[in-house]
Amino acid sequence: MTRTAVVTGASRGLGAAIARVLAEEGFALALGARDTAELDTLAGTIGDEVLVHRLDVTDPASVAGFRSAALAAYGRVDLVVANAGIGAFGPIVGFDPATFDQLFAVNVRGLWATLAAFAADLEAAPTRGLAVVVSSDVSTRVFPGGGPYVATKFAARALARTFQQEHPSLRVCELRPGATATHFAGNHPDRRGEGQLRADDVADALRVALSAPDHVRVEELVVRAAGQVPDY
Ligand code: NJP
Repeated sequence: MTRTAVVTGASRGLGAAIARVLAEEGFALALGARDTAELDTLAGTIGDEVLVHRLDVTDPASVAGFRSAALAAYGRVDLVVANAGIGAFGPIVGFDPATFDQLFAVNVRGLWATLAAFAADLEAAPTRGLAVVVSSDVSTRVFPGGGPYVATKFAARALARTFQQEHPSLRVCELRPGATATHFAGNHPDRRGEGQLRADDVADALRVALSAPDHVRVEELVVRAAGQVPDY
Protein backbone atom coordinates (compact mmCIF):
# COMPACT_ATOMS: atom_id res chain seq x y z
CA MET A 1 0.00 0.00 0.00
CA THR A 2 1.15 3.52 -0.71
CA ARG A 3 2.75 5.41 2.16
CA THR A 4 0.95 8.64 2.96
CA ALA A 5 2.45 11.98 4.01
CA VAL A 6 0.85 15.19 5.20
CA VAL A 7 2.67 18.51 4.84
CA THR A 8 1.67 21.76 6.54
CA GLY A 9 2.60 25.03 4.88
CA ALA A 10 2.91 23.33 1.51
CA SER A 11 1.75 26.21 -0.69
CA ARG A 12 5.26 27.51 -1.41
CA GLY A 13 8.88 27.52 -0.26
CA LEU A 14 10.24 24.62 1.73
CA GLY A 15 6.87 22.91 2.14
CA ALA A 16 6.26 22.85 -1.60
CA ALA A 17 9.82 21.61 -2.28
CA ILE A 18 9.40 18.86 0.33
CA ALA A 19 6.07 17.89 -1.24
CA ARG A 20 7.80 17.47 -4.61
CA VAL A 21 10.46 15.23 -3.07
CA LEU A 22 7.81 13.16 -1.28
CA ALA A 23 5.88 12.69 -4.52
CA GLU A 24 9.11 11.52 -6.20
CA GLU A 25 9.64 9.09 -3.34
CA GLY A 26 6.21 7.60 -3.99
CA PHE A 27 4.15 9.05 -1.13
CA ALA A 28 0.48 9.87 -1.50
CA LEU A 29 0.13 13.43 -0.24
CA ALA A 30 -2.19 15.62 1.77
CA LEU A 31 -1.05 19.22 1.44
CA GLY A 32 -2.29 22.00 3.70
CA ALA A 33 -1.97 25.78 3.73
CA ARG A 34 -4.26 28.81 3.63
CA ASP A 35 -3.60 29.60 -0.04
CA THR A 36 -5.47 26.80 -1.80
CA ALA A 37 -4.90 28.31 -5.26
CA GLU A 38 -1.14 27.83 -4.79
CA LEU A 39 -1.75 24.33 -3.45
CA ASP A 40 -3.85 23.46 -6.50
CA THR A 41 -1.12 24.70 -8.83
CA LEU A 42 1.49 22.62 -7.02
CA ALA A 43 -0.73 19.54 -6.94
CA GLY A 44 -1.24 19.76 -10.69
CA THR A 45 2.51 19.43 -11.25
CA ILE A 46 3.56 16.65 -8.89
CA GLY A 47 1.39 13.60 -9.32
CA ASP A 48 -2.00 11.93 -9.11
CA GLU A 49 -2.32 11.09 -5.43
CA VAL A 50 -2.37 14.61 -4.05
CA LEU A 51 -5.10 16.00 -1.82
CA VAL A 52 -5.11 19.72 -1.08
CA HIS A 53 -6.93 21.21 1.87
CA ARG A 54 -7.25 24.69 3.30
CA LEU A 55 -5.34 24.69 6.58
CA ASP A 56 -4.67 27.33 9.19
CA VAL A 57 -2.51 25.72 11.87
CA THR A 58 -3.50 28.40 14.40
CA ASP A 59 -7.08 27.09 14.30
CA PRO A 60 -7.56 23.70 16.03
CA ALA A 61 -10.75 23.03 14.04
CA SER A 62 -8.85 23.61 10.81
CA VAL A 63 -6.12 21.16 11.87
CA ALA A 64 -8.79 18.60 12.76
CA GLY A 65 -10.45 19.10 9.37
CA PHE A 66 -7.13 18.61 7.59
CA ARG A 67 -6.56 15.36 9.47
CA SER A 68 -10.07 14.12 8.66
CA ALA A 69 -9.59 14.89 4.98
CA ALA A 70 -6.26 13.05 4.88
CA LEU A 71 -7.68 9.98 6.62
CA ALA A 72 -10.83 9.98 4.47
CA ALA A 73 -8.68 10.01 1.35
CA TYR A 74 -6.00 7.53 2.33
CA GLY A 75 -6.90 5.80 5.61
CA ARG A 76 -3.40 6.14 7.03
CA VAL A 77 -0.67 8.66 7.78
CA ASP A 78 2.94 7.45 7.74
CA LEU A 79 4.68 10.82 7.72
CA VAL A 80 3.84 14.28 9.03
CA VAL A 81 5.93 17.25 7.95
CA ALA A 82 5.17 20.10 10.34
CA ASN A 83 6.59 22.90 8.27
CA ALA A 84 4.17 25.85 8.44
CA GLY A 85 5.97 28.84 9.86
CA ILE A 86 6.48 32.57 9.64
CA GLY A 87 9.40 34.88 10.33
CA ALA A 88 9.69 38.40 11.70
CA PHE A 89 12.78 40.09 13.05
CA GLY A 90 13.68 43.07 15.18
CA PRO A 91 15.11 44.00 18.56
CA ILE A 92 13.28 42.93 21.68
CA VAL A 93 12.65 46.54 22.66
CA GLY A 94 9.94 47.89 20.40
CA PHE A 95 8.93 44.54 18.90
CA ASP A 96 5.29 44.66 17.79
CA PRO A 97 3.16 42.67 20.29
CA ALA A 98 0.71 41.42 17.67
CA THR A 99 3.59 40.11 15.55
CA PHE A 100 5.08 38.46 18.64
CA ASP A 101 1.78 36.65 19.30
CA GLN A 102 1.41 35.61 15.67
CA LEU A 103 4.93 34.11 15.62
CA PHE A 104 4.08 31.94 18.60
CA ALA A 105 0.59 31.12 17.30
CA VAL A 106 1.94 29.71 14.01
CA ASN A 107 5.41 28.43 14.86
CA VAL A 108 4.73 26.97 18.31
CA ARG A 109 1.03 26.44 18.91
CA GLY A 110 0.49 25.43 15.27
CA LEU A 111 3.32 22.91 15.53
CA TRP A 112 1.94 21.56 18.81
CA ALA A 113 -1.55 21.26 17.30
CA THR A 114 -0.18 19.41 14.28
CA LEU A 115 1.86 16.90 16.29
CA ALA A 116 -0.98 16.30 18.72
CA ALA A 117 -3.55 15.81 15.96
CA PHE A 118 -1.57 13.19 14.07
CA ALA A 119 0.20 11.35 16.92
CA ALA A 120 -2.22 8.42 17.10
CA ASP A 121 -2.30 8.08 13.30
CA LEU A 122 1.50 7.93 13.13
CA GLU A 123 1.50 5.27 15.85
CA ALA A 124 -1.07 3.26 13.91
CA ALA A 125 0.84 3.52 10.62
CA PRO A 126 1.94 0.23 9.05
CA THR A 127 5.46 1.66 8.73
CA ARG A 128 7.30 3.23 11.66
CA GLY A 129 5.72 6.67 11.74
CA LEU A 130 7.96 9.63 11.02
CA ALA A 131 7.35 13.21 12.15
CA VAL A 132 9.52 15.90 10.56
CA VAL A 133 9.61 19.17 12.46
CA VAL A 134 10.94 22.02 10.34
CA SER A 135 12.62 24.28 12.88
CA SER A 136 15.74 26.22 11.99
CA ASP A 137 19.49 26.35 12.32
CA VAL A 138 18.65 28.96 14.99
CA SER A 139 16.89 26.41 17.18
CA THR A 140 20.11 26.28 19.24
CA ARG A 141 21.67 29.72 18.80
CA VAL A 142 20.68 33.34 19.16
CA PHE A 143 21.53 36.62 17.49
CA PRO A 144 20.56 40.26 18.04
CA GLY A 145 17.28 41.01 16.28
CA GLY A 146 16.29 37.36 16.23
CA GLY A 147 14.75 37.18 19.72
CA PRO A 148 11.05 36.34 19.28
CA TYR A 149 11.51 34.24 16.12
CA VAL A 150 14.48 32.36 17.57
CA ALA A 151 12.47 31.74 20.75
CA THR A 152 9.78 30.02 18.66
CA LYS A 153 12.39 27.76 17.11
CA PHE A 154 13.96 26.84 20.47
CA ALA A 155 10.39 25.98 21.45
CA ALA A 156 9.92 23.92 18.29
CA ARG A 157 13.03 21.92 19.17
CA ALA A 158 11.70 21.37 22.68
CA LEU A 159 8.36 20.16 21.34
CA ALA A 160 10.05 17.87 18.81
CA ARG A 161 12.22 16.25 21.44
CA THR A 162 9.44 15.90 23.98
CA PHE A 163 7.19 14.40 21.31
CA GLN A 164 9.92 11.84 20.59
CA GLN A 165 10.19 10.92 24.27
CA GLU A 166 6.43 10.61 24.65
CA HIS A 167 6.14 8.49 21.48
CA PRO A 168 9.21 6.26 21.48
CA SER A 169 7.78 3.99 18.79
CA LEU A 170 7.85 6.89 16.32
CA ARG A 171 10.77 8.66 14.71
CA VAL A 172 11.03 12.43 15.03
CA CYS A 173 13.43 14.31 12.79
CA GLU A 174 14.17 17.98 13.38
CA LEU A 175 14.97 19.56 10.02
CA ARG A 176 17.03 22.69 10.63
CA PRO A 177 17.52 24.82 7.53
CA GLY A 178 19.81 27.82 7.41
CA ALA A 179 18.82 30.88 5.39
CA THR A 180 16.86 29.68 2.37
CA ALA A 181 15.56 31.68 -0.59
CA THR A 182 11.77 31.49 -0.17
CA HIS A 183 9.02 34.00 0.64
CA PHE A 184 10.05 33.75 4.30
CA ALA A 185 9.96 37.06 6.22
CA GLY A 186 9.24 39.11 3.13
CA ASN A 187 12.04 37.63 1.04
CA HIS A 188 11.67 36.29 -2.49
CA PRO A 189 13.00 33.03 -3.94
CA ASP A 190 14.48 34.91 -6.93
CA ARG A 191 16.68 37.01 -4.65
CA ARG A 192 19.01 34.24 -3.50
CA GLY A 193 22.26 35.44 -1.98
CA GLU A 194 25.48 33.44 -1.70
CA GLY A 195 24.70 32.62 1.91
CA GLN A 196 21.30 31.19 1.07
CA LEU A 197 20.12 27.73 0.15
CA ARG A 198 17.50 26.86 -2.43
CA ALA A 199 14.35 25.25 -1.07
CA ASP A 200 15.21 22.18 -3.16
CA ASP A 201 18.56 21.86 -1.35
CA VAL A 202 16.80 21.46 1.98
CA ALA A 203 14.12 19.13 0.60
CA ASP A 204 16.80 16.92 -0.97
CA ALA A 205 18.60 16.62 2.36
CA LEU A 206 15.43 15.18 3.84
CA ARG A 207 15.83 12.13 1.58
CA VAL A 208 18.38 10.82 4.11
CA ALA A 209 15.67 10.52 6.75
CA LEU A 210 13.06 9.27 4.28
CA SER A 211 15.23 6.46 3.00
CA ALA A 212 16.47 5.30 6.42
CA PRO A 213 15.17 1.83 7.29
CA ASP A 214 12.51 1.53 9.99
CA HIS A 215 15.07 0.72 12.70
CA VAL A 216 17.06 3.92 12.09
CA ARG A 217 16.17 7.31 13.51
CA VAL A 218 17.69 10.38 11.87
CA GLU A 219 17.07 12.80 14.72
CA GLU A 220 18.36 16.01 13.25
CA LEU A 221 19.42 17.44 9.92
CA VAL A 222 21.17 20.81 9.85
CA VAL A 223 21.57 22.22 6.35
CA ARG A 224 23.37 25.46 5.60
CA ALA A 225 24.68 27.13 2.48
CA ALA A 226 28.41 26.65 2.07
CA GLY A 227 28.63 30.41 1.53
CA GLN A 228 27.09 31.15 4.93
CA VAL A 229 29.68 32.17 7.50
CA PRO A 230 29.46 29.49 10.20
CA ASP A 231 28.07 30.84 13.48
CA TYR A 232 27.55 28.01 15.94
O1 NJP B 1 8.67 30.27 4.07
P1 NJP B 1 7.48 30.65 3.07
P2 NJP B 1 9.60 28.95 4.15
N1 NJP B 1 -1.36 27.92 8.63
O2 NJP B 1 6.96 31.95 3.58
C1 NJP B 1 2.55 28.50 5.45
C2 NJP B 1 11.46 27.63 8.37
N2 NJP B 1 12.74 28.28 8.07
O3 NJP B 1 9.21 27.94 3.17
O4 NJP B 1 -0.87 29.60 4.62
C3 NJP B 1 -0.90 27.10 7.68
O5 NJP B 1 7.92 30.58 1.66
C4 NJP B 1 2.46 29.33 4.17
O6 NJP B 1 1.24 29.06 3.49
P3 NJP B 1 -0.04 30.03 3.46
C5 NJP B 1 10.33 28.57 8.70
O7 NJP B 1 10.40 29.04 10.03
C6 NJP B 1 12.89 29.02 6.95
O8 NJP B 1 11.01 29.42 4.15
O9 NJP B 1 -0.67 29.70 2.14
N3 NJP B 1 0.17 27.39 6.92
C7 NJP B 1 3.61 28.76 3.37
O10 NJP B 1 3.22 27.61 2.68
C8 NJP B 1 9.12 27.69 8.44
O11 NJP B 1 8.81 26.93 9.58
C9 NJP B 1 14.12 29.65 6.70
O12 NJP B 1 0.48 31.44 3.58
C10 NJP B 1 0.78 28.57 7.14
C11 NJP B 1 4.62 28.39 4.44
O13 NJP B 1 3.94 28.34 5.70
C12 NJP B 1 9.59 26.77 7.31
O14 NJP B 1 11.00 26.91 7.24
C13 NJP B 1 15.16 29.50 7.57
C14 NJP B 1 0.36 29.46 8.13
C15 NJP B 1 5.74 29.41 4.55
O15 NJP B 1 6.40 29.49 3.32
C16 NJP B 1 9.00 27.10 5.95
O16 NJP B 1 9.24 28.47 5.63
C17 NJP B 1 14.96 28.76 8.71
C18 NJP B 1 -0.77 29.10 8.88
N4 NJP B 1 -1.26 29.90 9.84
C19 NJP B 1 13.75 28.14 8.95
N5 NJP B 1 1.18 30.54 8.12
C20 NJP B 1 14.36 30.49 5.49
N6 NJP B 1 13.50 30.44 4.47
O17 NJP B 1 15.37 31.20 5.45
C21 NJP B 1 2.08 30.31 7.15
O18 NJP B 1 16.00 28.67 9.57
N7 NJP B 1 1.86 29.13 6.57
